[in-house]
Amino acid sequence: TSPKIKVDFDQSTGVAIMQMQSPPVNSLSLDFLTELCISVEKLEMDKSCRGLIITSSQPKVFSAGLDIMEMYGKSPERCGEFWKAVQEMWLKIYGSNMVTIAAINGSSPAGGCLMAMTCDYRIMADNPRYSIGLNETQLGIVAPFWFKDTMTNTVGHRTTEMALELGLLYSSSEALKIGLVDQLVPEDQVLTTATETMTKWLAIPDHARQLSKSMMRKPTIDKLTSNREADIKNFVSFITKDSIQKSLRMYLEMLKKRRG
Ligand code: CO8
Repeated sequence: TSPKIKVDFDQSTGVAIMQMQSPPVNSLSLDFLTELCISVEKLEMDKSCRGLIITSSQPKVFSAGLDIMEMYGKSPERCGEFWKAVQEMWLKIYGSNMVTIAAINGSSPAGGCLMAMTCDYRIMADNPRYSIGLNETQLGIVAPFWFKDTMTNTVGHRTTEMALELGLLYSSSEALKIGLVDQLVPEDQVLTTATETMTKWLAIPDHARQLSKSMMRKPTIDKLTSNREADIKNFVSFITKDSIQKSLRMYLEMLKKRRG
């Protein structure tokens, strides 16, 4: 199988560009997440790599979020393995010592939004067709506490409360207004702007920036690291319920229908 993640590391700038290239929509499958985590870990361990830009090579989509097929009709063991990989992805990026910038060049629902929020800075293509948000409730499922915490840390309590209850997907301009993304630029400038922004972030001494990042994020990270097993159990027992499986099936059918 072809790689789902492409990494270009520029030794001279210390910046890696990671392209998600899993057609059609970069959905986060177990294979995808495993590959992504290995790539991030390699860069993390390379002391010459100081910055990471995450973007998509797929047109119109940054990431469609968790692969719904990984949560539908799968055994509890497999669901548990999958969820562990989702946790791992979040822990690796949210806690990264690198400067991380999401270059959001398309729609980014649910797990895609989580991945973007996990970065230090978000630049999105200025296109009203692209949406971003934690839309879990629209699927009849519930974003776990650490998705909620990440969003609260990004846009505040009240906005998160409403966003989660309604499963809101925001257009790019709405996302900018609530601070879910930091900047909008024309689509063809997303990556160049990310690169320019990275230069500014890298001008700050690493140790001071890293300690500041850790000071802001550590309590949120610790909450999951000390509860990983319980969180997996919780996910597995929730997702394997008949009623939840039924909701997922209906959502999948809606996705297919909408297409025709
Ligand atoms: N997983 C699996 N397959 C997907 C997904 C997905 N997340 N998203 C899209 N697909 C499939 C579609 O079904 C379609 O398949 P097919 O070609 O067989 O019909 C194909 O990908 C292409 O999709 P579209 O035709 O819809 O492509 P568009 O370019 O028109 O739209 C979008 C792209 C905007 C990404 C659109 O596909 C979309 O909205 N997808 C759904 C996204 C979504 O709702 N994701 C939520 C996943 S749940 C999650 O991430 C967090 C869960 C937290 C767990 C909590 C439980 C306790």
